[in-house]
Amino acid sequence: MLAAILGKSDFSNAPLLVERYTVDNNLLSLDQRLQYEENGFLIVRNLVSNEDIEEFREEFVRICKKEVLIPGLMIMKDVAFAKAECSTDEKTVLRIQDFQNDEKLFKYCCLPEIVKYVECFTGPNILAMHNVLHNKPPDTGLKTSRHPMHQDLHYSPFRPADRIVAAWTAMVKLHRENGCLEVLPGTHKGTLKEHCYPEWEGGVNKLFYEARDYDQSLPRVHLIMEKGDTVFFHPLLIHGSGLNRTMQPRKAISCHYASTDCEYIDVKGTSQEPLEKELADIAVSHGRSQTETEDPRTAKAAPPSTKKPRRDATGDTATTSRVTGRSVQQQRDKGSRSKSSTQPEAMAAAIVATTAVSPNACEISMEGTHSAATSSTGEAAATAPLSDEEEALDIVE
Ligand SMILES: O=C(O)CCC(=O)C(=O)O
Repeated sequence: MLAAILGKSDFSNAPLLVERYTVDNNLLSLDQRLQYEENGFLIVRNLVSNEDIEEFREEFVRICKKEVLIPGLMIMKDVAFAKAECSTDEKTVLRIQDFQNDEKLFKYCCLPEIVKYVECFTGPNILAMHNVLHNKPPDTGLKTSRHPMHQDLHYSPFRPADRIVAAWTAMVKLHRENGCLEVLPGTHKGTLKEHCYPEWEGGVNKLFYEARDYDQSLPRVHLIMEKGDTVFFHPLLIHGSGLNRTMQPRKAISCHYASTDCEYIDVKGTSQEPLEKELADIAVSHGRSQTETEDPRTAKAAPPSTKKPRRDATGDTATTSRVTGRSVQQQRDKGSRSKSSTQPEAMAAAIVATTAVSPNACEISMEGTHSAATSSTGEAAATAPLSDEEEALDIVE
């Protein structure tokens, strides 16, 4: 274990304790560790192959054309196109998430070249807990393609935060014109801020919360990335992205990982509680009751645990097999068990909490219908007209 106190003039004249945010496994250079420790993010250039990225892109297009239906997948359109006729044209889709049941896309989360870096932040036992293909469409002029500055931990019930990391890979060249990632270096050392929806005239995309009360004068770094470059970042790092002023969607693919030693927290009474409620409401308005998340079909929807481990360049198979072998489903069971043992009647609520704050995990496996909402007692609920933001969500069973 590396417990050395090191100094590095590039970052600080003060001594720096290296091992808070990174794990000593001999992959990262000292300089890379110091960058992550100090800034809360690390870019690894040219990490994912063109061939893999092309496969992800092709699968995304097939999904948009509805040529494939992936159970549990959530398709979000940019709010500017919520009522557009072309339901999920590639240029209207903002993101797809929860693709753990899509072998072609979930491959990203298991890529050995990604996972070996993830291990530097989470440690060796890894859970792939949230995945997104981001497709920032060309902005319509309403400025809805912006992603407000936020902390990803707002969306996660896992702790400790330091054993969580996002891998985020550019699928095209990213620059300021098409809305590259923007980060506030060093903000991972702070705490989770309150989040709320920004007051934007042209509308705000569903679930695009903004961090409140952060220091607006902090230097903002635009991450210019080539296709295949990957940034790993801490869940407390404040980040977002700007307008896409080009004519092409700006694509990236990401997965959030946590150590399997992370625990679920009860978000009741925390700044995350309103989000939990909002997500539970989405679940209901999209036609699946909260308790139905226990449906055996959900279990079937978990990433296959029998997948053969892949080898990375060093011939190490262990890390990847741990990612594919430890499904989100198992983690959900862990969370439910621990809560239900003390509060048996809260079993369903515990599962909803899991679903709600981590919209990503396998827990959501909902019908994409907007017309037949069902209450948790199984009765048909009144169907309220959907807002533009609700309209922009599509969840596939
Ligand atoms: O894709 C983007 O522009 C931003 C993505 C992001 O910030 C996130 O998913 O947390």
